[in-house]
Amino acid sequence: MPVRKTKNMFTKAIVKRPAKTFAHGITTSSLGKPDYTLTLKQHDAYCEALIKCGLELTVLEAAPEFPDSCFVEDTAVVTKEFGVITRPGDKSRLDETEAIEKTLNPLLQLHHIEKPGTLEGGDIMQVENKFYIGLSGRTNLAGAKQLSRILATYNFDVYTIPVCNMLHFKTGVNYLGDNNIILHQSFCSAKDLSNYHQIIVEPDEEYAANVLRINDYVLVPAGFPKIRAAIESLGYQTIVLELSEFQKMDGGLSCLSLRY
Ligand code: CIR
Repeated sequence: MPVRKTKNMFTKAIVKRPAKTFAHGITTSSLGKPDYTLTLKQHDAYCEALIKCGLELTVLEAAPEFPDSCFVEDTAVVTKEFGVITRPGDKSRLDETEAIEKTLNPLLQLHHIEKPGTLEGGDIMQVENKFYIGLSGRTNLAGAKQLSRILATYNFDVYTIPVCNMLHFKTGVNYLGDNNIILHQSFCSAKDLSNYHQIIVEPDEEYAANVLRINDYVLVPAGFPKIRAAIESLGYQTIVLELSEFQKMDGGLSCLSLRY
């Protein structure tokens, strides 16, 4: 099978360095406390992978007052044309958006999710001219409606989809391209995605559902050989990254950057 190439190239990404307080962030995992030195090393490798994918990086300084702030994806929804500053659903993360707004303001036309709406970027998945908005513990109906209205003005088709038993929509579902979607075996709204070719992630590899397609590569977390093999068998080139320290804080590949 020929190697898969993309026409919709991302050219830029924003990342934020993990703060010394990283281990004080929110987590449901029982994998233990992250090691800060290893966290930084894994973050460096992630940044190098984005560069290998062809992205120009903006690297924001660490913000110790926000332990979860390296998970920048949750603070905005971005396209090449515009950005939407979100309103995170967990109070401790609400003010993380200020730094992102400052960064995006000179670059993109910006919109905002307003109270009582809550919405986190981890719940938003773009598939070409469609956007899926996951309704989760972090993204409420008011937030979803506000984002739908904004996206409709740019002529995107928008679908709202319930998320159960996981943090964010993209914890369990990600689009690879070419009509291929990767999802948890137990994803409660799988039937709403039946128009895609579904690559099912088995329970022992669930963390690996959060893969990230960037241009001609798919980033895959280390330690999940079945899902990596399934992705490669479809003709994708993979880059495997160690993410153990981010997994301890419920974060994955997509959470660590905003791509546009
Ligand atoms: C949180 O619970 O908000 C962070 N510890 C993890 C956020 C992960 N973000 C994402 O999946 N987009």
